[in-house]
Amino acid sequence: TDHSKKSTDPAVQQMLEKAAREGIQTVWDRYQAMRPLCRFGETGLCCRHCLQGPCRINPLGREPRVGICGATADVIVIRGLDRAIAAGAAGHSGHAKHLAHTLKKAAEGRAPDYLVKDKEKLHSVARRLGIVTDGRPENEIALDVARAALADFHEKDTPVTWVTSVLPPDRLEVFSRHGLVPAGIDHEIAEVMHRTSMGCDADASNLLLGGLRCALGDLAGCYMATDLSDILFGTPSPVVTECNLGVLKAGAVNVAVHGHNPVLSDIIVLVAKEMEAEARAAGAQGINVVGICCTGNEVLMRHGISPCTHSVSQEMAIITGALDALVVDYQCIQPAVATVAECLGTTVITTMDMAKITGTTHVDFSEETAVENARQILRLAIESFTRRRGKPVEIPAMKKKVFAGFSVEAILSALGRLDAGDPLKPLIDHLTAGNIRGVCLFAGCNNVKVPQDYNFITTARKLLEQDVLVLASGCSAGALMRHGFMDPASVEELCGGGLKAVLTAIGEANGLGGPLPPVLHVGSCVDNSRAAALAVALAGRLGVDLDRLPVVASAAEAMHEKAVSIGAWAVALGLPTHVGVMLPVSGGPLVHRILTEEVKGLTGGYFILEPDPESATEKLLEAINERRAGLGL
Ligand code: BF8
Ligand code: SF4
Repeated sequence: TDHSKKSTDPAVQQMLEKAAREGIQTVWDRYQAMRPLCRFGETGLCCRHCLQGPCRINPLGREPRVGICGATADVIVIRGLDRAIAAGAAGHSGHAKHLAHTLKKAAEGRAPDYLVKDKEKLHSVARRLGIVTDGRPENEIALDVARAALADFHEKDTPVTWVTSVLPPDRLEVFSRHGLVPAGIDHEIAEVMHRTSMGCDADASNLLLGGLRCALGDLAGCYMATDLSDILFGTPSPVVTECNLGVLKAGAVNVAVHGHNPVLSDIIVLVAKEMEAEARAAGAQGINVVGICCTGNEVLMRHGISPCTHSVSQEMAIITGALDALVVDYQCIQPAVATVAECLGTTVITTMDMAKITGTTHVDFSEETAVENARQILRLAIESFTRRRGKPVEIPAMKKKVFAGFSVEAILSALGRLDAGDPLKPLIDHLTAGNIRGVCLFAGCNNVKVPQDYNFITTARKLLEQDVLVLASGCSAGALMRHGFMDPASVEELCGGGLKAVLTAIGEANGLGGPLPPVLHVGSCVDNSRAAALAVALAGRLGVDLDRLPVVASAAEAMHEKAVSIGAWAVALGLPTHVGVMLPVSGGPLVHRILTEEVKGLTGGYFILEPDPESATEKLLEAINERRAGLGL
């Protein structure tokens, strides 16, 4: 069977063949069973915000044109979008809050398995927040940083510091003017729930402002998660490894960490090394920890752990028959993994109180007993291996080289080899000279509606050829790495002459004997904050606000509410932001116009809603060119 309409990744295609042979249902089968998708939901025209409904508006302009309460199509559509933004913000900031508690417990000596790994980052974050560092013990500083983080969740005398301390004054001025400065992260999420409930805000433009302010709460959550993870687990620097299903090893205890928070996965990686002997005693060739989705990105960036697959193809890791344990925390874990794992003998281990899956094993992971819990988890994996031993597995022999680890610190340090006194200067010079035409951040998920990775690779190919510097995070990074876009050897084939020269010059100045990879992996989805930080640095160096930079963002295969939230803050920061899967807003003509055009008058940014990757690329290039022209380039 031809599986190319489902995924462009040959490893996934091979597993789909196996699934078909063995009668295992996958996400693509469930998608077929769901079609045709509900038109009301697809266009954003249904509302269940009160018990008089559900209401749905006729998408063809016939009756009913308003909800029972009189809410118009536009109001229903934007209320739905705002709630998606709030849900996304809750996910990212919940993850950040978890890290803040971990840092606090570590500083108070209540979580002995965690410590401040990156003192320099601790100091730089503390200084940025206005916390005194001179002559103070590290624990006290860490405690203050953790307290400042937790304080950002509620309303207080000052607005969210993870927004006000990370963005330039010009941008904050724009936000103040339009009432977009978030007062507290949780506060903004709650306010969206309030204002979108029955009988509150019924003005589409005003609802958009509420959504954007909440999205800036999401930015704070992302940025905070990155900062605190770097402090606790180290700031990433370049690493080289391999990815895709071929990184699984038939003879080893294969453990996939899946989900998001390094609070769990970083400890699993460390403890796995310690338990090698135990695994060997059980007849295995050691423990092979691999990553899926964003927690995979976290441990790739910091430890060079191999990512085995991402997002929509997560079931494929299990279908190999070689995965002994799937260890999950929260977010983006398809509940279906429980069923698939049952067929294949994988032990699915949930670890978080707020994210259990019926039919799986739960280990109550807590920071106070992290290493002990990790041992428990890995013992379950070893047991699972002993049951699998000798049974046939099918691991696709497909791997690609990945060169990752591009934190802003790492990028600046690499650039520093060209100009130690002014590391951004080479980047600015190349932008000015046109060797780099602009920058595009690839972000977001795979989505079952798009042949997996197709939009990413189509867009990235064209942008690289046109000398656009490409950064990638989350599952978009996963997609691009599985297709070889993070292997320096593909610079020759993929990059235009200007970009190739720049990547080569930086690579050579750093002793690589060749170029950096075509696409720079900046990390997990919360690490989109790294791209924001880089844009802020560039804007500062150029002396302009963010909305004048030739910088764009693209979530070509977005799936999660978190991706909607990130897209919204990218627009708030002033970036032209492409989404390649229809947002459920087409049923609200005014909302559609606000998002794609009118918001430009507020923030300078706007959404490019374009499912066709070829036209999307054209529009992204146009946006870059327009901005270059605006800067006189
Ligand atoms: O936070 S890209 S599928 S794993 S939501 Fe999820 Fe989407 Fe992947 Fe990461 Ni981000
Ligand atoms: Fe219908 Fe209005 Fe209730 Fe929504 S809030 S379900 S549109 S009556």
